[in-house]
Amino acid sequence: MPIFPPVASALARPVSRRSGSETYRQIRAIAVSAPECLEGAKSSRALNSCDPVSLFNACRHAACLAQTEGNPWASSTWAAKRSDVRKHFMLMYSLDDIPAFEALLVSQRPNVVLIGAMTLCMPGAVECAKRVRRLLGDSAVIVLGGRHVNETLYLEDEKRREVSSVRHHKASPGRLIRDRTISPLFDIIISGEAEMVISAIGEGLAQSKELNLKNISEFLSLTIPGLWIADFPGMDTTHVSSGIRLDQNQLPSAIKAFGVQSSFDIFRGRLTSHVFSYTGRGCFYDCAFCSERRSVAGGIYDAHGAPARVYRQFQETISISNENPNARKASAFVEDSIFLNGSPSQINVLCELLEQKPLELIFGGQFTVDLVIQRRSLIERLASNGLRYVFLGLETLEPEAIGGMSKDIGSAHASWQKRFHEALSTLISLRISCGCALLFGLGESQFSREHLLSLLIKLRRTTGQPVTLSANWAVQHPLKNCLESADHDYLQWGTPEGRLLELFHRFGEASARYPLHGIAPPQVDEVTRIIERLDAFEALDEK
Ligand code: B12
Ligand code: SF4
Repeated sequence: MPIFPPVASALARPVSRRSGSETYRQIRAIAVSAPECLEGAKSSRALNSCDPVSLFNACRHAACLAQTEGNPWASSTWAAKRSDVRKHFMLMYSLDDIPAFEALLVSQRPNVVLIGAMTLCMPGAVECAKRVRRLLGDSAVIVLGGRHVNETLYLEDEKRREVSSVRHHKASPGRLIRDRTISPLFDIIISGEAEMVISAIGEGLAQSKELNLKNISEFLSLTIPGLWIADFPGMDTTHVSSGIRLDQNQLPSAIKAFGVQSSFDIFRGRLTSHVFSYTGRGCFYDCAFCSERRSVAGGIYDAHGAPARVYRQFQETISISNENPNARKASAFVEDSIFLNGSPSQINVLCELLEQKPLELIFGGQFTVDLVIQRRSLIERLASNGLRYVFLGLETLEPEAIGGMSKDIGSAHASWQKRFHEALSTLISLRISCGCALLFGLGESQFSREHLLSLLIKLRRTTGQPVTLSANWAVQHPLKNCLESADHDYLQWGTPEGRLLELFHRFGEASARYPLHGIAPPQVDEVTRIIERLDAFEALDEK
């Protein structure tokens, strides 16, 4: 029995074995992360990655099926070595990447195009789908998914997993198609955990005599594991999964499926993998402005197996790095919103695994300011097992001026600024490098932004830390039924062409058009002054 069974056999539904001239239709799939902005290229000084990891996560089950005999994916265009499978994937940044996308369409002539979209990428997803229709007509099924869909097509009550509980935000692509705001560009729209449902769409497409959506829709059993909703707007049909949980211990990691190719500067030339504990997409702190908040992205589950999954991905990273012709050393960044949920028991189990069988790997992960202070001994234990980098969401120096942040749990002891200093000193004493995420546009003044950056420059000059900054401007995400986003359909680019867009190439997420409700949009002179300070911060690196 294969470790990753095809969806149909996993559900004990017979897969018709065909022989002679009757064969599966070959699945010819490409997957693309839609561009987030109108034009230009990301600044090399912005914190970034060249891997579409979110898309890799969505496609990891299908990609591993392609390596396993006895299912339609095994004869798909993904049945190739990892580096070749990656050629069917694309991470787009702006519309400047459209010619490369069109070239991929022409060379692959896919019959299924998977488009992943975060909120600011929605106009880009529409542009990509238009190109598919123009070049391939209806011969390719277009499937849309990712964070934007998750936040706009949802259940009113997660426990009531039935069609009557489905809700569409104004920006739900399925709703926009039904009310004819956009043409029927997306055939299938998947909200939620897509790993098994993507494999099933491929299987349905391969096995149905005629390539039509009705056949694929009928093929999707509600017992396919994962918390998902599949919307077929052209047929006005929606399926809600029955809620069988994914078995994260059985699913392959994105690393196993797609290998490792990127390298974070912080790990000095080592290959760097993106590791997930796969305990859910939500963060238990639930900060109001954040898309990862648990009340929107979902809670934590299957925490029990998490340390072993992280350890296993560390091992996979090493063996894949060793396969590299230049035998590069290995590193990993654990992408959990909070490293193993900050849980002492989970972190201790990971440390035990690393102490029993040490690995030649260094790693980083995300913590909060208060967790670094409160869990000092755990961080110390992690440091002695390879933790070399901690990324902190600093956001602002004055949480009280922006109405508070749920993660700011130690305010009774000292100010946020003081606690940040304490956390940084802790990391410095443990020889762990620190990176900080900054988030402007939460309601703070320009003076406060510049003060924050001046302080970070001073710290960098005097202590050598933090080593890196990621600047972001808060975007009003749909966040399901959040009232503040209710009027946006997100069909316009986040930032129109012009000076602000040029400046934002240096940022992580930012937009002129979708500031938080009640907060003034960013101005060119404000952002210019921020960039000047980011330049000054980075100039210290060059000295
Ligand atoms: C790794 C990462 C990146 C990588 C890779 C992005 C990529 N396109 O693959 C990089 C650094 C390049 C990146 C860039 C951006 N990111 Co990013 N990123 C992440 C991060 C840390 C992990 C993503 C992940 O794999 N999660 C785990 C998987 C299991 O969950 P998932 O991503 O939701 O994917 C599941 C489903 O959504 C679905 N799904 C995903 N894609 C698809 C595609 C199809 C076709 C289908 C059917 C389903 C499907 O299936 C997956 C498996 O269940 C998340 C935060 C987080 N911890 O999740 C932010 C996050 C997703 N990013 C975010 C943002 C805003 C961006 C940017 C727009 C701006 C920026 N630079 O930060 C760009 C967009 C780039 C682009 N063109 O796509 C936001 C999204 C918020 C929102 N509502 O839009 C997040 C949530 C961070 C945050 N708190 O704001 N990102
Ligand atoms: S702690 Fe960070 S990831 Fe978690 S909800 Fe708050 S801002 Fe988001």
